[in-house]
Amino acid sequence: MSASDELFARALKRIPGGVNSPVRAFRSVGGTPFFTKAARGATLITAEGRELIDFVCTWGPAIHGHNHPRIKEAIAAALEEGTSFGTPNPYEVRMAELIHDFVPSIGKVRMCNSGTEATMSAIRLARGFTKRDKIIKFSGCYHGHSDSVLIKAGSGAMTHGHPDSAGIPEAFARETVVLPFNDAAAVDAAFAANPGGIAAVIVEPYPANVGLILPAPGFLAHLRRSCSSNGALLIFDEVMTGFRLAKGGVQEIEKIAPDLTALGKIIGGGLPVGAFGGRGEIMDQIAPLGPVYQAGTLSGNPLAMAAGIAALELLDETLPYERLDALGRQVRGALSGACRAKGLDAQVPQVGSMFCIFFTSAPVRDYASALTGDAKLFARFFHGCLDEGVYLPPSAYETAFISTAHEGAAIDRACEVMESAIRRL
Ligand code: KE4
Repeated sequence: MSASDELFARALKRIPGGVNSPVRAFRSVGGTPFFTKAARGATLITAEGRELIDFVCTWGPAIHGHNHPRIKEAIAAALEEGTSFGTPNPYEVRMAELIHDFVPSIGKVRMCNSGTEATMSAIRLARGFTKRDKIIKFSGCYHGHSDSVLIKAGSGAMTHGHPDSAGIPEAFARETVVLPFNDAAAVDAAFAANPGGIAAVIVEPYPANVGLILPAPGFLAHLRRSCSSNGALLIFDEVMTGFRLAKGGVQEIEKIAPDLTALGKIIGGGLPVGAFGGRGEIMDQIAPLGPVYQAGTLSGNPLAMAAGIAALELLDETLPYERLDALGRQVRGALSGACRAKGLDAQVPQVGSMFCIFFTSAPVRDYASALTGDAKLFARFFHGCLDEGVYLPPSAYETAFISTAHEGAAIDRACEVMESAIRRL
């Protein structure tokens, strides 16, 4: 029995599914998860001491690679002064100023402790600010696990959704309208069916929780116009894409300013973090200034702030985005070429340091077309790579991440392994 197997057997006794977040359980790719005892640069070191080239990057935060010296030093320096104060601290001010510098649409920001909290709070704020109840989200977009967003499309698609998890009352689900991504007509119909009733549209501008889907030209601009003309707020969930695809995230690339943005991952440098922000007139509705309550014991925690500040300052100094896109294109070329040589239908969407592979001939533009991907074939591809030391996200419906630490030997080796795994399918 391997060290990971022993740990997993113990974990199963005391932790549901043996994991503290479902996707880690390998249930959609089969097999049992390995346990990681250390991580550095582009690699994870498993409990058995195996080195894996990591394309999960702790689901996004590790854009500089794992355990980057600058981030380690920042945490160590903050740790000298204590772990948590429960009062305002200087790091929070610096973080808020940096977020505004990177993302000008965020005039004011509130820190929290996860992406879920960030989107949940942004939705509550939008409802409080507009005094409306309904929100629009899109199938396949994941915004964390708060009740308002764990909703799937309902039969009355233009009116309301149904719970996508046990434990969510139908009454909650009725306040969420779920539409197909990239469907501008459906957005128009939903606003028409709910005149004056939509508080916000929340969207991952580049959906990356159903694999990676890119918006059709003009779709995001259509959301911006629709929200403005209907008095609804546009919320960009950039928990994943923020600071990863550009300094200012997708909103910089697409030149679209949402009313609110949800953030997470990179701004914690690997420590628990979330944030939401936007125009001051909206954010000033948040307690203690306004009537929309939001709070958190560890929000703005000095260690997480110090780590996130180091991560953002390093991005500002190195501006690695062209390098990361080149690495992404290298992987896309390797995967596409290997599938073509094998005569295998595949879509390999990639933008910057994010990519995925769908084993399907159909172009993937929304949740329904993403599901045409062969998940069983992906599982074989996943294990073929893992057996050779390359760790991809353990699901056909996730997005892989590349860090600056992958540059050079790691990306070259990983491409060889992925090409070989495709050939062996
Ligand atoms: P957290 O609550 O997990 O910090 O963030 C939720 C969230 C919100 N918005 C977007 C766009 C996200 O991608 C996420 C979380 N991403 C997943 C990866 N698909 C986290 C991995 C996990 O759930 O273990």
